[in-house]
Amino acid sequence: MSSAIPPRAVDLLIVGAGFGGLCMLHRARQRGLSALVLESAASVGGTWYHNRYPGARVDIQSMEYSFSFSEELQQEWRWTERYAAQPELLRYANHVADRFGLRDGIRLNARVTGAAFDEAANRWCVETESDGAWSARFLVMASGPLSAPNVPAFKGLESFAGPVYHTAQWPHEPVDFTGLRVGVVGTGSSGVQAIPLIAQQARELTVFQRTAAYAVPAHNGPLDAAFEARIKADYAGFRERNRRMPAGFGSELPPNPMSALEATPDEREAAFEARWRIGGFSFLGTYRDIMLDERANALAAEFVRGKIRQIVRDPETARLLSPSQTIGCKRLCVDTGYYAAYNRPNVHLVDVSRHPIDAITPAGLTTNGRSYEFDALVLATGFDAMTGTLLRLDLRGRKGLRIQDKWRAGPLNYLGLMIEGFPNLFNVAGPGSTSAFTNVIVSIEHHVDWIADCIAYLDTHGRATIEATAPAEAAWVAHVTDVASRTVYLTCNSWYLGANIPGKPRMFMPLLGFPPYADQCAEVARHGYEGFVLA
Ligand code: N01
Repeated sequence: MSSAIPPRAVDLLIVGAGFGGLCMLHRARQRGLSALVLESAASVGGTWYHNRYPGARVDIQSMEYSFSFSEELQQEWRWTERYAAQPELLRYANHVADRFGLRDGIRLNARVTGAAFDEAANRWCVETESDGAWSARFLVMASGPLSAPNVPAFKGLESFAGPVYHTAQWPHEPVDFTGLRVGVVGTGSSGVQAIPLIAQQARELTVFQRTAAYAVPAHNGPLDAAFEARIKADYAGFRERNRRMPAGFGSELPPNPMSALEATPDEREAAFEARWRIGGFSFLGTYRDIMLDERANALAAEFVRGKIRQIVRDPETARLLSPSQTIGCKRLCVDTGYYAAYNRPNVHLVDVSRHPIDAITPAGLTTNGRSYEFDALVLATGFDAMTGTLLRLDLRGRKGLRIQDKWRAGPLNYLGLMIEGFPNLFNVAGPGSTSAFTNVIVSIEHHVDWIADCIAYLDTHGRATIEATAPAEAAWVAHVTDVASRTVYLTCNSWYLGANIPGKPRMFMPLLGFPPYADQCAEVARHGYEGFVLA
């Protein structure tokens, strides 16, 4: 790599100023390290900076989806809604940056294009698009598991006459669909949130659905003041109880320890109904085996299909909206008025499951021999999840090893934190970790602490580098798949498996179960970083 500007040096370079990068910068400074964040965007916030589509909001409750590292922060911040919307989450990220004086450690508009490990100096040399080069002992990739947008290679996409919006690259100025015909491709979490709101504005909305989505109601509303006061009276205890939950959240309503198969049909109906009324992810905890046993899963799935038939008046539309895959296998959607939106006379559903979209045309698109016309196109087509951000970089480890070659068969890693051949490079919330299966902020804080402790260990033991070993990596990847194989998660084509991106190697990437994962990471550290080479 070459650069006109000589590299500027710090202890720790962090890529990304989302929640992961902000947290890492704060922790690094507390530990006395010189650290710098390189952020491609014009401000902080990561996911919540970019995903500004109508209806964007978190689907973990606000009181949980926030940092726990500062008692003052968690006491003083007031959420307005049960599930915070994107503008409020972005305000929170900005508040954190200001409150902890982080802004002078963040270079904005500094897109990282690549990084190379200099074996002679044991340092990473990081290149940016327009901010020169930087050098650091440690490189922390906090670039997010869901931040490389997936734009399908539709034939003719560039020929479309109107605007094309991707939900993850939404414009900063308001987009007004009033009076327009709009086409939406994609019915995952982003599409499910955006469709009801676009439907209220657009003259006509046509949704192109490849896989029907299971969505449970959010029942969002103003944050209950009594609930807030109760949590704040012992916020630390609440955080601790959540950290002991499999997904790092939901301790207020833990999974029912009963099997769905042991309940009578009436008991099941009542139990599903009760959780449906509460809303959110807790629905999958109606019984302990919904995500473990396909028969139990089928009962929960049929309950949701029954709801779809009740909500959607046109039976054919209800049939098309009814998913057939295991529920929760693709990430469950949490909605506000999604299915009901299809009762509006201006909303139309087109099934593209058997006949894919052939081409985008100047006036719309064609599929199955028919043309559909619209003035604006929304791509709610998701992300090249977990690996996309790293694979889009020119990232080179020892002996010039390219990440694209290292990960040719899938994202090899150890503990979801490090990669053999890439010493001193840490991945926050990446493949092989619990990130996508948890309240990601719990996973981020865990990773940030582990990384900070690891660096302190190297320094006190006079070691310059830490690197995962190949056998540890192979065993870890097998472990992640083994854990998933004891569940229903391998029964569908999800982004967890890389199956949403044509040609992407199939490897189950996220790890289930936060508490055992946190224990394993701690155990490895306690034993002098077993499975790593320290030099
Ligand atoms: O992306 P997705 P997303 N032709 O991949 C379809 C998080 N998130 O942005 O299922 C036609 O889920 C694709 O079809 P299929 C959350 O973790 C959280 O919605 O592949 N259709 C699917 O319907 C979530 O899981 C929140 O058959 C095509 C859709 O596009 C993750 O981000 C909100 C297609 C993509 O769905 C991703 O969600 C939003 C093609 N060629 C996101 N290619 C909250 O916290 C893709 N599709 C609430």
